[in-house]
Amino acid sequence: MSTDTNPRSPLVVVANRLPVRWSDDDGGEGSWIPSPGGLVAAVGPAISTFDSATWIGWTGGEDEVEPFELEGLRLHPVAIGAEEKVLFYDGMSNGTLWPLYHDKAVPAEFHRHWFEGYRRINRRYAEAAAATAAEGGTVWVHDYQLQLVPGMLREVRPDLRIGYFLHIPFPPPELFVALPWREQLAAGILGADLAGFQTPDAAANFRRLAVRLGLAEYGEEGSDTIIVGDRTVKACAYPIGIDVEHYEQAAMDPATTDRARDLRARLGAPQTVLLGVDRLDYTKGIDVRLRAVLELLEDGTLDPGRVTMIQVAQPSRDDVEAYITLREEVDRLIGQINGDYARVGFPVVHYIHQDVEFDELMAMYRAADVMLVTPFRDGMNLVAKEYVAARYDLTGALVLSEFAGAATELSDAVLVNPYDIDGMKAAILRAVSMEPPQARERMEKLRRAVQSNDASEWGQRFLADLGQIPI
Ligand code: ADQ
Repeated sequence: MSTDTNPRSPLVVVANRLPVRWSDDDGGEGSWIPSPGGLVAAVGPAISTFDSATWIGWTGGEDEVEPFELEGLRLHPVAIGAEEKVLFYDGMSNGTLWPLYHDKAVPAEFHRHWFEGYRRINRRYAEAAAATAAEGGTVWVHDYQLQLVPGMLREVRPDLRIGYFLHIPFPPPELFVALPWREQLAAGILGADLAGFQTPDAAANFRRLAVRLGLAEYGEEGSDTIIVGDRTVKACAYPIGIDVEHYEQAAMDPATTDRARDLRARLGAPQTVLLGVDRLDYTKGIDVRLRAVLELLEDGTLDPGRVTMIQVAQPSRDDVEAYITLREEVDRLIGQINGDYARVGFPVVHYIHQDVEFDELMAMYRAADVMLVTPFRDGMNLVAKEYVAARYDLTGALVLSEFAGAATELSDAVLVNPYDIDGMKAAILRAVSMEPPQARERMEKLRRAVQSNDASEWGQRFLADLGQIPI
């Protein structure tokens, strides 16, 4: 590929997916359109401080696509074949690393051919980054699918400043060391100059692991740096935020107020609306939350004539076995709740197993009195922050798992241990019956926490800190 069609950029972002999707909604030939999401919101404003930037990622399809430009951003697609996807994405990324890092009852599987596929695809991303980054440039690699990339990139481009950010939890070394490829996976991240994690605990786990594996030594006491040969690697927390203004303004839009009012009316004007919004993922604790609601109905503590729940579950990884099983369990629980407690025309749980439009999501956040965020383990959880941003009138209550990264900042939520079903029931009741002054006081504190960590500042802070590191 000539450098004319592939100019080098001072900033290269490497993520599993490109921030675009193919659309033929216009009935024409089709085109790439931006697909908004948390990562674009967080990285976008930081990108604009560089002369130019390239984003390397997978399109989601099998076809080779030439690099192209969209809204000033250079996009460099990585092609992944169907069989390669099974090894790299379904296998090693989502069958090994995802369950292991989330410390969840779905056992992580270890397969040599998955790891080989993972390594091959990581190499492909690293080569793309090596070919597109300008001399002395900055490369920012994202997430667990691309853990080997920083190390691979450093081998061929020691001139680069390399950052890595892990969006999901990083497990305690005691769990991580079960991985047959533990040295390689840890050394991959150590190829970065700055390794960012969602929480201080995750960063500490990583530093401890690197030392335990003999790949690094602790730096100065009390510092978050570790020494790797003649290099220093900083490993610390950068809790990700949301685009607060975007959510607040959408929430305050009179059209959202109308939609929320209409939504409550369509639900039969219940006294209390409970809401869950998640990817349909076994780490999110959707099943345990439904079980708690079912038991509260059985106990008679929740009145199905007064309480209604909306559960939105975005389809996700639906060709992976554990996700199919979860879907069946969620279907079954909702069927049981509605079978036992609904009246004709008034289901107790309204279940949406679909993507929902942003406007609709905002109306739900505005309509919900209680937001249930109960993951067994979550890197951060943006839904919790989005709900808080939407509650500009200081109403509403957030029930939040203490094992979500968000709990570090949002300690004024009603915190729950998702493994403790009685505790979860008590937390839901507490949130449902919270007096307005108390709800107000908590929401005020929650909002301050969300507002003080905006997505754009997050990206800028990470890149500014990376820029400060002497290389
Ligand atoms: P996720 O596991 O995807 O992210 P989360 O942080 O909650 O989890 O983000 C989900 C996003 O998808 C939210 O912005 C939410 O509004 C949106 N969403 C959910 N359901 C939807 C639906 N049905 N339709 C449309 N949009 C929907 C990973 C990590 C998290 C970490 C983020 C960011 O697992 O822990 O917070 O990355 O780093």
